[in-house]
Amino acid sequence: MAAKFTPRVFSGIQPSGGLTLGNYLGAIKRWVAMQGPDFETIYCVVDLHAITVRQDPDKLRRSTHEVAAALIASGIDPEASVLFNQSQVSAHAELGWIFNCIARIGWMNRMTQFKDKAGKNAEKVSLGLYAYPALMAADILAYHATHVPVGEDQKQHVELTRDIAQKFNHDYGVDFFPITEPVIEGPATRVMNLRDGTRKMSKSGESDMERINMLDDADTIARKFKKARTDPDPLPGELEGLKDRPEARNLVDIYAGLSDRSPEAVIAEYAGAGWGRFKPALAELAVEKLVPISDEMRRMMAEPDALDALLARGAGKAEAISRPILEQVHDIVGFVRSRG
Ligand code: AQP
Repeated sequence: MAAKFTPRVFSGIQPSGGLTLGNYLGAIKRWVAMQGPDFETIYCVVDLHAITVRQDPDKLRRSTHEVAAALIASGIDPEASVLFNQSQVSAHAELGWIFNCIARIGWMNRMTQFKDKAGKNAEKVSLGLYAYPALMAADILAYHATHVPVGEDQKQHVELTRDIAQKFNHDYGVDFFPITEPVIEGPATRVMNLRDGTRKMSKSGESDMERINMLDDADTIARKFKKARTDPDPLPGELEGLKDRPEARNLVDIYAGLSDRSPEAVIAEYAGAGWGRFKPALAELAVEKLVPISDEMRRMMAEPDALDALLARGAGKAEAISRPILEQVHDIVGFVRSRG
């Protein structure tokens, strides 16, 4: 990475439904860990992304507050980090359009998340869903972000961001955008569905039993882990023994993510244990970690005006960083800045 770029983290979460344990372990926990002296940290509730599929306006507002509350309750400090919602900073949409004109159709056609989300209905989904990764590139590059902490499912989109930055720099003969690094770390970079260990845990999955929501209460968390699909075998002595047991591996990874330990350490502790012992231990750990966060989330969500004030301050800070970058893009591209 060229030294001219300030070490800066950007990442976002869609307010497209209730947050899950996947969002928490794959993203939020990592975001909290990256706060500190090494990076400027910018975190965004990406509401423009959420409307790539139909959203009820009231639910969208509630989910936006839920995500903001979850981030703060999990340890994002709105004074130390920039925290805001995407629609309030117009640089995202403006740069997104410019990147629509840089990204190639062939690149977009390779995006597996679009294929997964569109399914057999590709003709009927929105143009926005198709263009989503170019907007994500704009989210990141409008801040010259050098690092993007994400779950495994977003890796391809960060790679596309790098391609867009490279093509822009090359086409215009500049060294303007950084080539951003994805940061995919921790034992739970891809938390799987509790009913099918080959599918990702997702906010918008069909059944509530397949995910742990950050707002689930203690009884619900315990019930969902109890009913989580597993196989009849006990836990093996080594991780290698979970190679063809995706559901079992997922629960071990979740335990590791929640307890800040490696999956190897978890297996070593529970070698030979049956599900009757492991599942209640996992549920207890999840309740211990999540319930204090959800209590705080509920308290904050009951005061949406206070959340809005925090988000507004964050949007002001985000605007101050992204506006000058966008103005330079206008100059590079050849837009006449008739208003200065
Ligand atoms: N299951 C997961 N395991 C690990 N990380 C995950 N993330 C999402 N699901 C998992 C990470 O959370 C961040 C925010 O994701 P998002 O909400 O913007 O979009 P998504 O990846 O499409 O998440 P969902 O839950 O699947 O949302 P819907 O159902 O609305 O599409 C990202 O860093 C993502 O990697």
